[in-house]
Amino acid sequence: MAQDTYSNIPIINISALVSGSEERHEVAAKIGQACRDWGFFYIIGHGVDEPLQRRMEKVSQQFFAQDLETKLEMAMSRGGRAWRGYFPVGGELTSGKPDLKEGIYFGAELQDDHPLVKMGTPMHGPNLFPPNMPQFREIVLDYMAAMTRLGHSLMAGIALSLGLEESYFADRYTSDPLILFRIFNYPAPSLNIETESSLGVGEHTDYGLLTILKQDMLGGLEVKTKSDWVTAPPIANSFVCNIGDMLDRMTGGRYLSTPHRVRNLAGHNRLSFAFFFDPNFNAEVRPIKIGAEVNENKEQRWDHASVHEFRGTYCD
Ligand SMILES: O=C(O)CCC(=O)C(=O)O
Repeated sequence: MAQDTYSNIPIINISALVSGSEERHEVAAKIGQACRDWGFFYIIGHGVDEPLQRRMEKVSQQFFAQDLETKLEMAMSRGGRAWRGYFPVGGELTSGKPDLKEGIYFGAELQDDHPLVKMGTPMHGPNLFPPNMPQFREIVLDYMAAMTRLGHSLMAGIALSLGLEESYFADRYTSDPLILFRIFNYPAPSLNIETESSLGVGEHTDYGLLTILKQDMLGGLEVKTKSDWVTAPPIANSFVCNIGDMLDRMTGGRYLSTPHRVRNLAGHNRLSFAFFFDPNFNAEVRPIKIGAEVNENKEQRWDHASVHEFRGTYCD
């Protein structure tokens, strides 16, 4: 069982970072400490519009409450190479096992005449929106715009925390970030909750730079520490941020891409909103020159892969 020691996951008020005031350097130092110790932290004082968040939750509940046939009208098979649309419960695997969740994938809204879409670039294209819910499109696009701004602010803070100039990532990697936004609905498991099939998402790390997660008030997110799994329960109007493999690689393992998973034990469906802020699709991901040796952790990783041996662009 996961321990309820969430209060140890740092909670950081980032308002100075968002406003750009002098105190942002203190915020950056706290972010750096959290990235080294946990790879996870909560943010408050982020300035993301609360009514927008509530609208996002409401339309998502309405969408998932529909029958399967209606939801499948925007199935991922219709999203083509853009990798967008709806997948049903069991339709996504983590480490080869089906997750107990359904969801919708979104990304930057690019029309068919965009050069990258014309070239058939994977993960680029128009989104699929529920045809019977006209308000969905605007809410999702506004939410992704707010998250993208927040992602830029957080990456500026992460740059400062590494002793780099504030625009380090923006100048090299995130002028045109690859953004992925996923809305997940985790049904309450009807099976024995201790079986593996009850996992909403199995143990994994995230690929990219930074994940910004909004979860509802039911809980279920668990984070793997060196000694145990701990819960990361909801804190009102916060987001949970975590470092992905690319930033772990760039920092030589100083900033941790920490394994996590989801178990919905609430007896009710759980919603979460995962926003992935990743490097420009064709950016070559290089280690940052910050002196110390690489902190290799592949023996402890869920997939025993070394993020540090990877060479190439983010899209690779
Ligand atoms: O739904 C959550 O709380 C976490 C989702 C997650 O871990 C992921 O999408 O990588």
